[in-house]
Amino acid sequence: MEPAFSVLKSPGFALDDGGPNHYGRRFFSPEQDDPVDAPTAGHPKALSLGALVTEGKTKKIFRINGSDLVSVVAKDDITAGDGAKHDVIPDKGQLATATTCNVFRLLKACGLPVAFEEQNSATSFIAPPCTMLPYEVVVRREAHGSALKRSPHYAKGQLFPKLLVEFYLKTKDKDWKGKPLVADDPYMQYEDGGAQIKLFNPAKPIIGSEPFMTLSTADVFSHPEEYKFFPEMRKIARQAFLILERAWALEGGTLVDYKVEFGFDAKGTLLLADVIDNDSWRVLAQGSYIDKQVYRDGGTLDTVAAKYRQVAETTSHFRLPRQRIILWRGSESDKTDAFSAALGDLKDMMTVVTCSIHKEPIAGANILNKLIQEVPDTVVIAFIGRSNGAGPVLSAQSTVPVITVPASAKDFPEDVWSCLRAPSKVPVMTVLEPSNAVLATLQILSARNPRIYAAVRSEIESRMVNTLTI
Ligand code: OK8
Repeated sequence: MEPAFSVLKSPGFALDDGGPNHYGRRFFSPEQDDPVDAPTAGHPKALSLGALVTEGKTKKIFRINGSDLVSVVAKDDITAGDGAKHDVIPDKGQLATATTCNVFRLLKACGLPVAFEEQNSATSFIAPPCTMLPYEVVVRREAHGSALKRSPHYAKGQLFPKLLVEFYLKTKDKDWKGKPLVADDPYMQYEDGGAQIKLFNPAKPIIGSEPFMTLSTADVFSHPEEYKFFPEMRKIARQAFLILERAWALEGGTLVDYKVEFGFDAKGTLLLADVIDNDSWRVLAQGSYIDKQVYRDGGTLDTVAAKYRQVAETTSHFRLPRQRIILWRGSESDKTDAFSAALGDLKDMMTVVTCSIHKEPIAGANILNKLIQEVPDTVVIAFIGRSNGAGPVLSAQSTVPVITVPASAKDFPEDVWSCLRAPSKVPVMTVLEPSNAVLATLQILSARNPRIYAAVRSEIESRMVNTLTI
């Protein structure tokens, strides 16, 4: 039966001792190259900008003539405290655009719905036009900034093993549709499906305090079923945070919180929209902020510019690594379905090899060496029935981790011993359940892969509870 994952029918490479036809039937070699788009070198798209759609503190959005898309143009302005502090930093627009494009390319490569097409100039990128939702969605891994004001019992840097996701109502001039507010961007409490949105001063302790205003959802929602999108916004905001958390960690930084915004495209699809640049997050490097917090805290404009440059440069390294999971089976009777099911969306990473190491040890060694030469960052799962020589032999012959799953252990538990008590220099690992073998594989690969890290971590976080050290 045809496997469910993507396969290449013709052999991915020729082997020197049997020829492609002979080995071609034995394994499928899906092409899975680094899917992060290359930055648009030289930004060749000379576009004619049309009408100004909207202008904010740090960007302008223009229609693109002859197209359904818009151009998001970054300005050199930097603001804080809702405009109370304002400066202009030459090149800030360029650095902000570079950062947003680096971030959005990575998120898109990870399969997230992002309002981003491509960078079209040093200070702009092309995006689908979006009807924006009036929320700032903040995700926190640690307590910083306004979290410390609302929850003074948090120590600065308090770690949240389960990410906090918060909603703030986006407002201007302390006004919501004619209703005066005590502060802009109030903290929202909204129970999914409820009829009310409670607003709190974002800079005041929340425990024991009453909302300063309660709005009906009809006053806030512009989409008839807007409430249905809250779980989706939370999920996407968390997922994107996890991807960026790992991407930053691989570059030596710690993403501690960020703010994102959402919009609907012309078809009504919810997209992560606006920008994610160095104004959107707090990132620590060697214990110090390298983001807009430096500006909020009174850093000189030269220092702020240097941090923005550092962040634009660092985020240009954000990428997905080339990795592969080899599912090695001894016979076509060893069914791969449990493995592709456990991999879910990641099943395109799997290459299936069918080769009995007992019967064809030289051919097996050649296949293994060739595949690892192609993609060194590989984990092998050896799914072998009966006497399991393959797992230990593959493990002894390669530098990559090999996890063996004894295929027949249910009916013949004694088969387990053929891979469990391995000789010296045979570091094979044995896992009975295919789904756990897949998870162990993903854990290994997640260290270097933001997409896999996000997938593994988000499931763990659904079971996490935050406890506070007071
Ligand atoms: C925000 C996380 C941290 O205030 C301005 O002038 C800029 C304004 C804007 O127009 O985008 N920015 O309103 C903003 N609010 C929160 N955050 C923003 N960028 C980020 O969200 O990473 C902030 O950098 C939590 O922030 P906190 O702790 O202040 O609630």
